[in-house]
Amino acid sequence: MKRDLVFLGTLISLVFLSLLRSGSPQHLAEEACSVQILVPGLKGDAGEKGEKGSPGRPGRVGPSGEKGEKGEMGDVGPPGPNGEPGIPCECSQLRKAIGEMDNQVAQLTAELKFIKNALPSPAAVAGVRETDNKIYLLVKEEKRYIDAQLYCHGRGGNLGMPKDEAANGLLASYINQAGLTRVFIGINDLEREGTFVYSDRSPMQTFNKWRNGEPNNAYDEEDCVEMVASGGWNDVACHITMYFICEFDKENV
Ligand code: GN1
Ligand code: CA
Ligand code: CA
Repeated sequence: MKRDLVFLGTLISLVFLSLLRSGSPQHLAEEACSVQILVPGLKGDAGEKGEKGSPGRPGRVGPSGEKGEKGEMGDVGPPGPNGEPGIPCECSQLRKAIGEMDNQVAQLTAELKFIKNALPSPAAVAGVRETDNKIYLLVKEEKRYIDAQLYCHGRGGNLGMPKDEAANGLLASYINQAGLTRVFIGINDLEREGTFVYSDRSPMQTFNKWRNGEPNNAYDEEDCVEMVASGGWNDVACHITMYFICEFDKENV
């Protein structure tokens, strides 16, 4: 609107100016003095350059960039501080346990040496037989009853003492498999004639395997007992010599 008015004003000025120029200079001066018309002047010169404006507001945050490549491994860091003191080591207990094991090994070595060397000779041993709690050893060395018993005692055992059918059957088969006919077993009536006891001094129970007619104390001198191949028992003189069977409790071996 303002711009239209300025334009209109300019147009009117030009009409007047053209009218004035077409007349004489005298007329121009007279009329200029008598007619006072205000019109806008010519456009001025450009002003001086303004001062630099204040910085604009920060732009919006841009989209996140692409993931960078993995960097190279860094240098080794400095050592960390010392840790808290630990629980005292139980080395002394371990040493004690190792010492005990050493003792056990020494003991086992000694027992193995006994098994290998203390027995008369491999030929004198017809293997062993065992049950859950006993080991039986047939010794093929002819000895009197008392010496046979000493032999077994010396090794922590006794002459074989069959106290039930199973044990008696085991000893009988042991004798047969060794091809023998008789062996001393651990029964005698040395202390009291006619009263038979096992060689560990335990009394005879109801179980027995006397052969028919035995014990007969033949020649009034039979106080020791043999087992024959059938498994039957017979009282015989203690001074005769024969092979024998030892028995060992497993818990004592
Ligand atoms: C044997 O030696 P003889 O046969 O009389 C045995 C006895 C038996 C008997 C049974 C050393 O005596 O113990 O009771 O047979 N004596 C010997 O007939 O074996
Ligand atoms: Ca007798
Ligand atoms: Ca007899």
